[in-house]
Amino acid sequence: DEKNVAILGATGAVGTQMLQCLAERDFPVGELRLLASARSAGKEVEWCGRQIELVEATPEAFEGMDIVLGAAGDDVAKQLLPEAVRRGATVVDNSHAFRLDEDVPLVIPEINAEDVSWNHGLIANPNCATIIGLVPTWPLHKLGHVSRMVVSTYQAASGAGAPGMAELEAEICAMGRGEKLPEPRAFADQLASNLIPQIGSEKFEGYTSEEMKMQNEGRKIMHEPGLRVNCTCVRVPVLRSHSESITLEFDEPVSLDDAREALASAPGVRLVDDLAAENARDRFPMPLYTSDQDLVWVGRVRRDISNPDEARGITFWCCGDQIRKGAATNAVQIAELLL
Ligand code: 11C
Repeated sequence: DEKNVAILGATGAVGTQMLQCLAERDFPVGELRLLASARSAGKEVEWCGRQIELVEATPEAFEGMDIVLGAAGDDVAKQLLPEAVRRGATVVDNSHAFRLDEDVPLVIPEINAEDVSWNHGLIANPNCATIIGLVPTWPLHKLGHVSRMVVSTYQAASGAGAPGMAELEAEICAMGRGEKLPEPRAFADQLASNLIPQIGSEKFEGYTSEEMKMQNEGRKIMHEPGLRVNCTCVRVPVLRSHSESITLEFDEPVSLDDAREALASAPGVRLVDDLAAENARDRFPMPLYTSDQDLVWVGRVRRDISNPDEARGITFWCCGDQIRKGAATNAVQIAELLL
């Protein structure tokens, strides 16, 4: 049963990846409509042997669509996606605009696929750092019930879209040639050879909007309104996989063996955890190797030796492709639940 599918923001990093995911996962696409800014309208894109002309994103452009994948920014999403719902489409939106709305499910299919069933035409895709952190947290939560998380993120340039990646590449090239670096535009400062400990704007008591997403989105996805999260988000000079260091505090004791077993068998997770392995890439996940695939890789699983009750604390490291599982793949997985 084929569905007419539209992508809002089809030319960006996430929109382009959505197109690839639809093809790779053999999504039953009837008509495919690619919506972009007036500037891009009229250009052609090839998809699975079809030549598709980009159409300007207007309310009327959603006419006749069954599923709309949103890959635009908050403002465009707020303005246009309710128009798609009004015209009968079910929307899966990757922006931040609707995530915390009470009548909008916020879904990571490995965790709360069942929430799709109560949608009112719009389902939200969580923030990339939230998805990559929660996919491996969930199987451990089921073992011992997580009450508190301490997270540090190492977020790739791709989180700022194609312009973010282009900026980092240009900086690295200029450095290699000994040339003057271009003025930063996508980021607050030079990213190459640097770390920027602010993603988003200040939101709550010195924490940024990106940092608060981990707690606020996490509470909704895991159905745990009392979950407490202390998160520090840092932009790092990596192209497209986000990495995270996560410490979990449990209500119930969790053994390391059980934690490793749960991670090894969890959907969407690959365990790479062997400090004795000969090659570094077999010892732990690294963003270089987790890009352009859909699993969240987990390693460095160990006790939290700072927790007075060591049986209740586990620390691990994880990496996942921000554009794929952190955005496009998760959205297409949600669309699959609608079929
Ligand atoms: C980043 N996570 O890495 C951000 C980008 O809420 O969807 C996505 C922001 C969001 O910069």
